[in-house]
Amino acid sequence: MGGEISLEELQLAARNHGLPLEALRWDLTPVGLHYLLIHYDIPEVDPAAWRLELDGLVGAPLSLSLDELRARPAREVVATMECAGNGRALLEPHVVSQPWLLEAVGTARWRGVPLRSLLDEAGAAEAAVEVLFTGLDRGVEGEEEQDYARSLPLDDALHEDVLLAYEVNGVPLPPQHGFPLRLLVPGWYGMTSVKWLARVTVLAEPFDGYQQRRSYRLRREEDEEGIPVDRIQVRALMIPPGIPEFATRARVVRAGEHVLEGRAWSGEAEVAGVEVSDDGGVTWAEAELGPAALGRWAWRTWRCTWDARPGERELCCRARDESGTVQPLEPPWNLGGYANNAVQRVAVTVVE
Ligand SMILES: Nc1nc2c(c(=O)[nH]1)N[C@H]1C(S)=C(S)[C@@H](COP(=O)(O)O)O[C@H]1N2
Ligand SMILES: [Mo]
Repeated sequence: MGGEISLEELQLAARNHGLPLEALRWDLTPVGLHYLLIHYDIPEVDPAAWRLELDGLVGAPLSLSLDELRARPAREVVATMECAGNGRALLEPHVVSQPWLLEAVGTARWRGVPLRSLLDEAGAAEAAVEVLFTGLDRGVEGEEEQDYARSLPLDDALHEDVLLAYEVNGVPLPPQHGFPLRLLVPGWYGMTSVKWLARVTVLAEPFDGYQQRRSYRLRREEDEEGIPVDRIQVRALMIPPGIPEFATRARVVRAGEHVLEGRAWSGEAEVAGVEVSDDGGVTWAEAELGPAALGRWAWRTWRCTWDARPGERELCCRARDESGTVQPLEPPWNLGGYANNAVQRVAVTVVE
């Protein structure tokens, strides 16, 4: 399967684990099964000494302890988060970075303070255009030493579902998911949701830091300016049916009727439908799409019955959204290997 992965890529993959696809069965991903992406090291934080600073172009800067944040009116949002690099390892030519196949996704119930309420209290100035979020983690990337930092346009930052989250699935954030506080921007690829938040800064100019200017852009050549990566592209995944062979994970299924199930989500227009194929994408059948039971920002279930005939089969699923966008059969290539939402393919041997 696929090209060569280096020891350095394995080192990244061993730190940043994905969602085992059978875990698509849970509405809310159990916390230890949610994917992880950590550019540098998990920082050590003393919650008693930690404060969130909100400053920049505001009337009254704020400095808040964790207890002060927890005492404020809270909001809960169920959101499917996906790494912009999901699908990267399936690209040709090979892109060297965290080598995700399809598993860089998870869904959680996040609880925290709406960012909007703090921006309203601090009073963002007329001239404000963006809000910058800076984490406590520091590293070197593209030969630049930096704090992990990303910005959001002010309008997007003011959306009522953008949270400063201190809980996930009913428990305090664990270290790997950003303890004590992280940003949650539903519908946007994961890099936007800055973990281990230290500072929120209202800006008069668009942020020009590494994670905005160099990283997370769709470009085919180094000298292109590129298009910023933002919202999650429509995608469906299926729970691989049958049983796996240990080393290859090749699937074996008994002939006869099976129920194929999975999840579909989109940060752009809402999911409109899911289709399934068992011949590698030549013919398609419509699956039954479940309701948006977890809210606008979370994945939905889909299912269909499949009559498995003996032989070698290639199962595929593809989602489309309300704007008419359909997942492509061939992956869109770019230098960073971002936003690859090509259809999932699962090779299955159907036995009598
Ligand atoms: N401070 C900080 N925030 C961060 C990151 C990081 O390395 N440092 N990684 C980002 C990326 S690329 C992703 S995909 C998500 C992953 O969030 P999770 O590990 O909680 O699933 O966090 C984002 N927030
Ligand atoms: Mo990511």
